[in-house]
This record gives sequence, structure tokens and C-alpha cells, in this order.
Amino acid sequence: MLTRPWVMGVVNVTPDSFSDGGRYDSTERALTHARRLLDDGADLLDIGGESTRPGATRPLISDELGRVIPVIRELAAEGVLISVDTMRAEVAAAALEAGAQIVNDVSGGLADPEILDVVAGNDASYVAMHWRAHSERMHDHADYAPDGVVVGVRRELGQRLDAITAAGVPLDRVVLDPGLGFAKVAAHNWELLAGLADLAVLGRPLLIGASRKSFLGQLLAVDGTPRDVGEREFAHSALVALLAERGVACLRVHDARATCDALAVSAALAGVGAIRKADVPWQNSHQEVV
Ligand code: PMM
Repeated sequence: MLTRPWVMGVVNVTPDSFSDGGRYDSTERALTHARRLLDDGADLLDIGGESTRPGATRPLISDELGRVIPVIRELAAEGVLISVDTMRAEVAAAALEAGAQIVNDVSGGLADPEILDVVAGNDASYVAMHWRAHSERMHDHADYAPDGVVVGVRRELGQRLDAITAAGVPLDRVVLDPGLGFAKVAAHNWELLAGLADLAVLGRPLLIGASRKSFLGQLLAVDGTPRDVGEREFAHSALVALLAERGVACLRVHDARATCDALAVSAALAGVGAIRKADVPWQNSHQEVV
């Protein structure tokens, strides 16, 4: 049976993200954007204050906190389900204190291992993404020989799961993410998307962040010039519909409306009237949707 993935709307409170850098870098602008994502059908919002675009340098912790905490505090008070996109234990702790319920750590606990203690200590849910190095150096780590990217990512995510549970985070609080574009070239991303069943054997729900990423721009390139970042939504919508059929549990997206439209198409084609949302370790995860 088709299950509907959760739609996680992206709010980058950053001056320099590749997809939307500088557009929502004040609390007011971020909140306006957040409310638009919710109106468009997002189930939860991912609030981040550090750009992870290739080559990005890291912000000061004080800047990251100043970007995300006021936005999280305001939205959480309105009852919005929030994840904080951070690799830092200190930011995760402050975000959970401000009302976030999920920590989305693109480093899967490698950048700052204490983040796992924060997640465990707060009974939070945790998204662990496959990651090898900070953005300024990740291109040097995109080698998956001899086993290939799917086997490599599965092995390394499995190692992260061991570390996460050893830190006291219950397994059933964890979602896994292959980390499209992080220490991966375009071909790696397509292999991972085609090989999701091989990642599902790790036994945890999968989250996918493909929205606006450069591998879509490369797919649609003309004469070697990648399609502009704002012109990749149709390709992403097609991918969304296909991923829904493959049982992905959560989609991290910039355009919630286009994503929800694509999901409506998958559901209609599957002949499903009322479908269950995919099982994920966060609130209302057994809610029925139409
Ligand atoms: N991608 C980005 C940031 N955070 N988190 C998860 N779990 N998965 C991703 O693929 C992911 C992420 C970078 O994209 P953005 O700059 O558009 O936010």
C-alpha cells in the first residue's frame, strides 16, 4: 500500500545557502516564508542557520543561534512541528529548549558527537544524514571505490546507527538520509535514489533531500550549462511522485505546494482514497490523510 511521505519544508535562515541564500535571513522574512510553506501543505519545518552548500565556511555559533532560535521559538509556540538543521550540540540543545522536537544533523553525529547526548537527554527524534566532511572539503571525499556508493553509504550509515544507539538514542527515534550532494557527484545521487531498497535494510525510515540540488541542474543542462536553481521544480516533482511509490518516509523540500501536488498524483494513481502517512518517529505519525 502507498504511504504518504511527510513533507518537510526548508527554512534556511542563512545569507548564503545555494538554493535560497539571503532570501529569508531575517526573523521576519523567515517567519513569512515558514507560514507560506505551512499554507502550501508542509507537515513540519526544518529551520537551519548554517549553509552546507559546497565550499561554504561555517558561521560562528552565536550567529547560528541568533538566526534559528527566534524563528523556532515563535513557530513552536504556534504548535508547528519543528526540526532544527544543525551539526552543533549547543545549537541543538537551545533549539529543543525553544520547542523543536527533531534534530536534523547532516553529519549524523560526526561533526560534534555531543549532539547525540543532547538528543538522547531530551527524548528528541534524530535525522542522521550520510556525511564525510565539512562542505569546504567534501568534494575531496566523493570516492566510493571499490564497493560503490550504495554499499559505502549503507555501511557508513550503519556505523552511525551503532554510535547513535550507543549514545542512548533509542533506535525508534532515528530516521536515516543518504545525503544527496554531500561528498557525492551527480551519478552517485542517482545510484542512491535507484538503490533505496538497499538502504531500507538498515531498518529505519528514509528521508530524502533532493530539492533544487545541482544534480537536477546537471540533468537538465543545455550545452553543459546546468539549469538554474530556480528552474528545477518540475524535475523534482517527477522525482517526488516516484519516491512516494518507493516508500520514502519524508521529503525535505523548498516548494511544499509542488511537492504536495505531486504526492496527490501518486495517491490518485495508486487508487488510494485515505492513505496513511509514513511511519516516522515524530508526533501524529499515524495520522490518516486524504
Ligand atoms: N540538504 C541540505 C541541508 N540539510 N538535511 C538533510 N537531512 N538532508 C539533506 O539532503 C539536506 C539537509 C542542503 O540543501 P539546502 O541548502 O537547500 O538546504
